[in-house]
Amino acid sequence: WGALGHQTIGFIAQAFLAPNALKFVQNTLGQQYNFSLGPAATWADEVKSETAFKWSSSLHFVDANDQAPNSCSVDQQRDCSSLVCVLGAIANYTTRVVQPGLDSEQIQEALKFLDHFIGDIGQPLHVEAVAVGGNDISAICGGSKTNLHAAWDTGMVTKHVSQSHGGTSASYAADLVKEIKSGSFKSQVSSWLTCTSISQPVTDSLITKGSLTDELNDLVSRQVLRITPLECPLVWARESNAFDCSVVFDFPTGQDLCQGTYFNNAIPVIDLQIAKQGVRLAAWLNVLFDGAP
Ligand code: DCM
Ligand code: DCM
Ligand code: DCM
Ligand code: ZN
Ligand code: ZN
Repeated sequence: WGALGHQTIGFIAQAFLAPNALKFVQNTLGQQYNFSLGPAATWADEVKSETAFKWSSSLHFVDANDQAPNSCSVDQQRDCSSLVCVLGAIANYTTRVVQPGLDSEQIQEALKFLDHFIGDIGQPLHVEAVAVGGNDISAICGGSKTNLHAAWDTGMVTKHVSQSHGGTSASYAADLVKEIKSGSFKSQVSSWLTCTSISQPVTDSLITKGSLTDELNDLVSRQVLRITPLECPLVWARESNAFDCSVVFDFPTGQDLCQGTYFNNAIPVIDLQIAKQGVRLAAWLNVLFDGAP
């Protein structure tokens, strides 16, 4: 997602934090981020091009080597054996956000990464290898040339939010929070929270340590990088990836994706994935800090 999507997910999560998680978030983020997961959600994208944070750029996605749009799947072993992907990143920062002995900057970074990656894993094209997650497929949005990935990250979201949700992440989040609490999403929320274990490992995975970069191998051998992938991020990734076999690639070359049938089919998916990952981010922090979602 772009900034609008990420901030919206953060603002939604902020609205569902339990007392201890809320205190932790406010203390950790501070005034710089207005004490909120909304403004803090874009930090990971802002730093990923900086030399000091280059290593984090591959943590924003998992290249699921499936046959989308004909066959969709995510496999921990096949797609992220090194753990250098969004699946491993969520496991790592889940451990790290509560790890004793880290300084306040390291804890804040861990929270900002979780805030961001639990959002990214809900974007169907962040869980897809085909055409580099859609980056290599030309597309049109509102008459302008773009690519399929960018249309999902920003093009369609921006048009939808300005057209139907007040134009800002705060107003979009407020609308989705209402749908979650009392509207069309209310009956689905319990099904979004069937996976909330912060420690259940993926059962069938074997980690190939040799495929890590030297830098990451060093972090692993110093036992600072969590190496056990978790079940819930894989469950979430499979849900997102399934849309790569329905709406995502279903358009003829040259069609404008930001209007008409494609847009009308994509918008419910975007609303759903953003609302869902916001609720899941809150539940994840609530389990970590309050012991229950
Ligand atoms: N699944 C997947 N990749 C795998 C295994 C399963 O995407 N390697 C999907 C297929 C099902 C769902 O996850 O929709 C449940 O799979 P399972 O029956 O393995 O729990
Ligand atoms: N991306 C992705 N899968 C990839 C490569 C990139 O989901 N295999 C995402 C990360 C960014 C966007 O695509 O959101 C553009 O990537 P970049 O800035 O690396 O070109
Ligand atoms: N780092 C991380 N996750 C870990 C360990 C380290 O994101 N499990 C980050 C924190 C620093 C960088 O890697 O930005 C280097 O870490 P260190 O200072 O521990 O060598
Ligand atoms: Zn993206
Ligand atoms: Zn990202």
